[in-house]
Amino acid sequence: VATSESINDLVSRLQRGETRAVARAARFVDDRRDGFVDLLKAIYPLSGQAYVVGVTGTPGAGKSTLVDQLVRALRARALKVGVVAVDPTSPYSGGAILGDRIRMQRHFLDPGVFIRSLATRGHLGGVSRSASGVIHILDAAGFDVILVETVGVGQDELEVARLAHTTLVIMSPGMGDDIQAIKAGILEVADIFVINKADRDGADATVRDLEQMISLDRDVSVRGRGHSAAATLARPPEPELGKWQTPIVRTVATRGEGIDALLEACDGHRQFMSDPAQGKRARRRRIEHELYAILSDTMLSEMERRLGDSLPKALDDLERKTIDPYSAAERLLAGLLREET
Ligand SMILES: Nc1nc2c(ncn2[C@@H]2O[C@H](COP(=O)(O)OP(=O)(O)OP(=O)(O)O)[C@@H](O)[C@H]2O)c(=O)[nH]1
Ligand SMILES: [Mg+2]
Repeated sequence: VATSESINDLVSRLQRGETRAVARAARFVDDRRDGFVDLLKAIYPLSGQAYVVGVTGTPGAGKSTLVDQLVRALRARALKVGVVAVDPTSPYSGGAILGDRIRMQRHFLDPGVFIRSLATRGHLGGVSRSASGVIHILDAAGFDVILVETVGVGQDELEVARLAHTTLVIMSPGMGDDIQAIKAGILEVADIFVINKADRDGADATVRDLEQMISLDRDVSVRGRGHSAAATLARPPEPELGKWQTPIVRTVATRGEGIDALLEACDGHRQFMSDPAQGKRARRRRIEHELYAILSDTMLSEMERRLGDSLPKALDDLERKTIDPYSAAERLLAGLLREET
């Protein structure tokens, strides 16, 4: 349990960039120990300087290898780098984490690098909340760049991607069908596409598929504009802002090829977002997503706590078919609201 004194102590050690304080705070937040919200409240005002890069994409595309290379290149620029890896809940995660550990080992003795894996346990929104907490911790501790690796393109991963200033979507050749399958959320979150394993056959075809997808998306959004009277009436028109042209960068992470070009693309995106209007809109979106994640996470855990026994009881009733799930949900909610007043 954290007292306000111990929190203050931890925060000042954190501000001095003490690695052990960073590790302690990150563990505190990921484990959700008593008082972790107070810790995050104290840290939040100290954050806001770091450049956060989300790294997501299909399993096995080479994200961790690429992150390792990015760490190396950023260290060569004398930047402090934090890495937050969101582990998959899949049964294979044990192996994946072990692989990441071995790969990252060469950075372990470097005080300018901090690596932390988070577990994707808990309910919806929980991942984003842990990730955003650890991002703020690293930010407050003076890390210049924070790389956040998530596996896959599910809802949780997209939520985490939305916390980043720049999001890289990593794919490898020969995943044409995957591109179709994942495209739903991906165009929206991708600021830069990376075709890794460019040493393999099929890289050109994957780049072509992607280019086509990007241009189709652009056509749709251009045509869509101004045609919907309802949308125009419903909300004040957003100022016409230039649209970022999502670049496609080829890399061979295992050989460190294309890393400089990738960092250049990141710089380009950062530059683009430094326009005051762009920056303001992006910031608004980020804080909106963060608030939603924290709010839904807080509400769910509060709801579970307060429902207590009535939840299993409702399940019993449902099993006996003495009630339907809609009425059960209404009744549970009504119970919570009554308790409130
Ligand atoms: N040929 C080739 N193999 C690569 C390249 N980059 C990574 N790999 C290999 O691809 C495999 C997966 O790499 P990871 O970096 O673990 O991929 P990941 O996307 O982090 O994987 P998950 O986190 O499990 O989704 C490893 O065996 C890497 O050595 C590349 O550019 N070319
Ligand atoms: Mg990985």
